[in-house]
Amino acid sequence: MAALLKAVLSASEKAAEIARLCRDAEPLFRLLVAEKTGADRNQRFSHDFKTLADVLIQEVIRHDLGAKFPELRGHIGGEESNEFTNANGDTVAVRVCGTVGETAALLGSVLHPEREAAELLAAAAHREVAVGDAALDGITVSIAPGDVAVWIDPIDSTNEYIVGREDVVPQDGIAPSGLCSALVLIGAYERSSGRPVLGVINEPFHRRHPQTRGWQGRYHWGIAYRGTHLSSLSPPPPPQPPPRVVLSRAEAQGVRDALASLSGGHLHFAAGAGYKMLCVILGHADAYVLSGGSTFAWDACAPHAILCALGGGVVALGDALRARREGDTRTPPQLTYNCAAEGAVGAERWANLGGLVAYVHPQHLEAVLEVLAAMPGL
Ligand code: 2IP
Ligand code: CA
Ligand code: CA
Repeated sequence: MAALLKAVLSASEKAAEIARLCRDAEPLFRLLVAEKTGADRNQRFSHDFKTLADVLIQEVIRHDLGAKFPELRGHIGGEESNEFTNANGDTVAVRVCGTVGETAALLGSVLHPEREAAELLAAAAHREVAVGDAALDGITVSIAPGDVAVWIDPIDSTNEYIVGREDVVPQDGIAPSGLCSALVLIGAYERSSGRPVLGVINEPFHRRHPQTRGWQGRYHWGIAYRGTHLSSLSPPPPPQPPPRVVLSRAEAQGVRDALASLSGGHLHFAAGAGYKMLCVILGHADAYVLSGGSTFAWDACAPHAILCALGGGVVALGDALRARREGDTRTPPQLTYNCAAEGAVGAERWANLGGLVAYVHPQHLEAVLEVLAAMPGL
């Protein structure tokens, strides 16, 4: 497992570097923030550059993990499809090729005439990124890569990534929006049970170096596998009522009102599904509640593994409320990651239908479910 963890951490660091490069290197940044609409957009390629950045990061992670663990090939899923249509109408499958020159040529065929941009991205995709983290050396838990599969969200909170605000002041440790909520999420789950077993959250834009002003990132990891619970983070302090809750700004008014009264005013709003789960992981909030199906397997898998490592978890809200209303007071089952929704197509196959609750302390989950179960219509 330590080998798999190291490989996932290295992949997340490389992903974070590409995410930073796209904002720092002028030829890439220009494309990233270009608002292309209608005919203008179609003249270039049928996706935005931001989607290309996402796809490339996903393919780099997929390539690097597959190269180290051949057993994982064919079992690494992600948010993005890697197919692009270029200006000539040709479909190009974006991937990391055998050499940097081949990757540059492939990216060039999508980005034409932006040759410099293609070369910068190809060089970053082929760079060796090693993680020198002494804390990993003592980890002995082992899991066969052939038993797990991976979900990648190459950049979560894409909107904040594009807008790139750096001046958002956190409130009680939670930034309501901004670049810091753009995260790389890589989670592994057990193929047979669908349970999350290993998660890495990388924050590419954690802070600016006080002297150089360059971006410094950081990462967090967790392992929850067959009774072993390990994390880069310390276990949380004992629970204090009432639970502090973090929500999406898109959350329904009724849910906001119910949770505002439960949390005694400790209600926060933040961007990014991954970032909100990170706020729970870091102890800035006790629960992230989402009543709709607007997150997907790749949003939740990595944070969920870390939450499990810390003694918490993520449950499906709709199912939990249904069970509760039928008199079932047991702790609801955790979200799983190996079954697509029947009858759904595209990304919706992997939507976390009916919403979710992410928590560290079961007591806080209980308090949230109790108040929401009393809400008619939810
Ligand atoms: C999004 C992103 C959004 C989130 C949405 C995710 O992923 O995290 O911010 O909405 O649920 O699917 P909200 O910010 O309202 O929680 P992506 O940025 O990868 O599309
Ligand atoms: Ca996402
Ligand atoms: Ca994304």
